[in-house]
Amino acid sequence: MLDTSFAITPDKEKTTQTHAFKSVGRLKNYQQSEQTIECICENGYVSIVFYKEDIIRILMHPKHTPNKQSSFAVVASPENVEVNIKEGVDTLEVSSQSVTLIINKESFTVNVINQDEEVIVSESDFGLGYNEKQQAICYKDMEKNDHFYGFGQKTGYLDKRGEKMSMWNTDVFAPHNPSTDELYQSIPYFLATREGKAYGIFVDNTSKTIFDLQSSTTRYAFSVEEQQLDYYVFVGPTPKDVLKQYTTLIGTMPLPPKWALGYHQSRYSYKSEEEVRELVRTFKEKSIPLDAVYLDIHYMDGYRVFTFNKNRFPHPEQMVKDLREVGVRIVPIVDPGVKRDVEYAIYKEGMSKHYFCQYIDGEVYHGDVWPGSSAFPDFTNRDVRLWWGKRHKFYTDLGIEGIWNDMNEPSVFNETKTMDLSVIHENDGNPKSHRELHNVYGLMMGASTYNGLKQTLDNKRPFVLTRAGYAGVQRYATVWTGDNRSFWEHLQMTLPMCMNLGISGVAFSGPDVGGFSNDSNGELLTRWTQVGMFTPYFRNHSVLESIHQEPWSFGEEYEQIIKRYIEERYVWMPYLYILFKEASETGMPVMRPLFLEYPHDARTNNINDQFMIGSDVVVTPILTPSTTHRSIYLPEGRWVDYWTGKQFNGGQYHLIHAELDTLPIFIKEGAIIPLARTKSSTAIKDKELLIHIYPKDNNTTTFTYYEDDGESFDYQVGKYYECDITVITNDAGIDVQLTNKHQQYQPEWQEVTYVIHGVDADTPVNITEFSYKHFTSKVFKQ
Ligand code: MIG
Repeated sequence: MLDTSFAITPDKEKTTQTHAFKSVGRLKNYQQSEQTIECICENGYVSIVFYKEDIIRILMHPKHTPNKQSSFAVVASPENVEVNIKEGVDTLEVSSQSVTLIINKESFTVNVINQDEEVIVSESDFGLGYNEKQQAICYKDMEKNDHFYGFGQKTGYLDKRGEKMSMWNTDVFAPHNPSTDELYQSIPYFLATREGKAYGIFVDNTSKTIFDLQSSTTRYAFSVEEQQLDYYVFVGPTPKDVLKQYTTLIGTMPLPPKWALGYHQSRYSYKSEEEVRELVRTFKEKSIPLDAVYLDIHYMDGYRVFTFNKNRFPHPEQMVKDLREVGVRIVPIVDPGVKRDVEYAIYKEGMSKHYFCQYIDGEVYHGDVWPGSSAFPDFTNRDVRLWWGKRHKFYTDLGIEGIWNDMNEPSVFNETKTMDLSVIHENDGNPKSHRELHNVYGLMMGASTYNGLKQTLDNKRPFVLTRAGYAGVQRYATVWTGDNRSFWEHLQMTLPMCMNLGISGVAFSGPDVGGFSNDSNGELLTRWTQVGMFTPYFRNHSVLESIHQEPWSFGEEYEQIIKRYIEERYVWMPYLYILFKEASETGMPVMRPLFLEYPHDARTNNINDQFMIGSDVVVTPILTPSTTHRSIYLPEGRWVDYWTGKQFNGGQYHLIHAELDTLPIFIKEGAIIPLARTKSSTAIKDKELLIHIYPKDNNTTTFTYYEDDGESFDYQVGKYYECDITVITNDAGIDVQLTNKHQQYQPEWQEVTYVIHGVDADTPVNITEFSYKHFTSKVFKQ
C-alpha cells in the first residue's frame, strides 16, 4: 500500500520536533598525562588524545572516562607527541607542534587552529553533547564554501553537502537511486574542503552513525547510536595530506597481484565446468583479454561453502589448472552463511567449537540465506578468523588464489535484512551485541579470508573481493559496488561512487560493468566498458535470467569496440600498476576526483562525470545514450587528446566529440606515461615498454617507473625494479634520461620505445640510458 499515493496521505505530517541538544557542558576540571588530556565537564567526560602531531582523537562519555579501545579499523598506535596546555580565563589551549585546540571552558566548544593561526575546524555555538535520544552527537560549523566527500559507498553526487546519511551495512537489491541511503559499505569518514584547504573526520563507531549535512546551512552534525563518541580529526592542510593521515591511521591496500587488475568476467552463474570452459574458449577465439572468471553460488553443493557440486563441476582442480595455463584464474564466491546440516563438516565443526554467532544464553543464531537455515561464523573472534581462514586450503589446494565474499553485511532473508541485533559477538574478549558491531562483520570476514589465503598461498598475493566493509576494508579486500542495474543512471552513478570510495581509503573498487540486474544493451555495455577500462576494479557481472552481457553478446559492431577497450586496459597496465603501488604506500586513490589534484580550482568541487587516473590523466566518458558530444572541463595547464594528439587549453570548458568507439582521454602536458602492448592476460610478460612523453616547453620532469614480479611478496624484501625517467625540454630539444634506481628484479622487456608526442620530425631528441641491462631502444615522434 505504501507504494501508492497513500504513502503521502494528507494527515500524515507530524509536528516538527524542536531540537533537543544537551551540551557536554562547562569544563570543571582536567588532567594531562603525556599526550592525553582528560576533561571532566558538567554533563560528561571528554578525552583528547594527540594520536600524531596532525591527528587528534576526541572521545566523550556521559558517565565515565571514555573507553579508549579502538575498533578493528584502527591499525596505527599513537606516537609520542609533545602537548602543551595554556589555561586562560575563558579558554584552555592545548597544542602540539602542528595544531592548537582552543577550548571554550563555558560551552566546551573546540576550535582547531593551525600554525598559521587559521581555523581548520570550528564549533561556534554547538559542539559535543547528546541528542533527544541521549545519543552522542557533535556539531561543527559549516561555511558557505565547504564541500564534503568520502562517506564510503553512497549514491548521488560527489559533494555530499546538503545530504543526510546513515551508516549501516545493508544488502539493497532494490534499484539504487538518490534516495537510497544505507548500502553495503559503512565508512564513517569524510574529507571536507574549504577554498582548497582540507580536513578530515573519522567517527570510529561500528554501530549506526548518522551524518547530517542537511538540517542546517551553518552547521553539520554526526551522531552515533551510542552514549560514547570516538572520533578523529585529520588536520590536512591539503586533501592529499588528509588522505595520508587517514590511511596512516586505518591502513592502506596491500599491493594486489597484477591479475586482479586485468579484465574479469562473471555471471550469476556460470553453472558448469563445460560452461566455464566454453566461455574461456570464446574469449580465446575472439582474442579478447581475460584474467579471471567467477564462480557464483551454483558451483556449490546445496550452497554449502567449501564444497563443489560434483555433477556440475566434476574436476575443479583440472579446470583451474587448464585455465591457468591460458592465463585465466578462477574466483569462487564464499558467503558467510553455513548450512544447518549436522552431516556437513563446516557446520559440525563450527557448532562443536562454538564458532558461530550466538545469543547470550548460548543458543546459536540461525538465519535464512541461500542454503536455507544457516549459522554465521563470529568473525570478531580471532580463533574463528583463523579457523575460517585455514579452511580456504580447500580452495588453494585446487590452485585458486582469489575469493569473492558476498552477503557479508551480513545479509539475512528476513524483515530486518540482517542478523538479530541481540546476538552477541565475542569480539576478542570484549563481547558486544550485533547492534554494536554490525558494521564490522564484513571487514572481519575479509580479514579472515585474506589472512587465511595468505597463509596457504606460499608467498603469493591473495585477492579478496568483498561486498560489505567498514573503514579499513582496503587492508583485506577489493570492493565492488553491489547490485547495480543496467541503467545509464547507474553508469553515471559509478563515477562519484567510486571516487568517494577512493577518498574513503578504498583505492581498489569498481561496479558490475554492464549493470547487474535488468537487461543491458550494446551501447550501454560499450560505454560502461570504456569507463570500466579505468575503474580500479574491472569486472563484467550480471544476474540470473538477464540478457547475457559477455563482450560479444550484442553483435559484431559493439564487440569490436568493447574488445578494444578491454585491450586498452592492458595497454595501460604498467601505469595503473604504478598507481596501485602508490595507493598501497600513501593511500592515494587510483581513480581520483579532480578536486584532489586541483583543490584551489572551485570548478572542480563537484565534477561527477569526469575523473582522473593518477595526477596527469583526465577521463571524460560519455554517460548517456545516443550521445556523441559532451562538454568537459580541463583544469589549468595544457592537455593533449590521447587518441588524436590535439591540444587543449586548461582552465576552461570544451565541447568534444566522441563517437561510440571513443572514450575521451586527456593527458597533461609534461606527463610521462609508461604503457605496454596489449596482451591476452597479465600472465604474459611485456616484451616492450612504451614510454609516452608529452613534452612541455622549458620544463624538467621525472617519473619513477616501478615493476616487480606482479604476484609474490618478494617486492617487500627488495626484489623490484625502479628507474627514474627524466625529460628535460629546452630550446636545444628534448633530453630523456633513464636511470636505474633499484634493480633487484629484472623486467622482461627487451625493448624500450620512447614515444614523443607533439613534436616535429626534426626536433632533436637525445636519449641517455644508465641501465644495468641491455635493451634496444628507439624513438618515435608523433
Ligand atoms: O542475493 O550470489 O551482489 O553479485 O551474483 C543475491 C548471487 C546474492 C548478490 C551479489 C551478486 C551475486 C548474487 N548475490
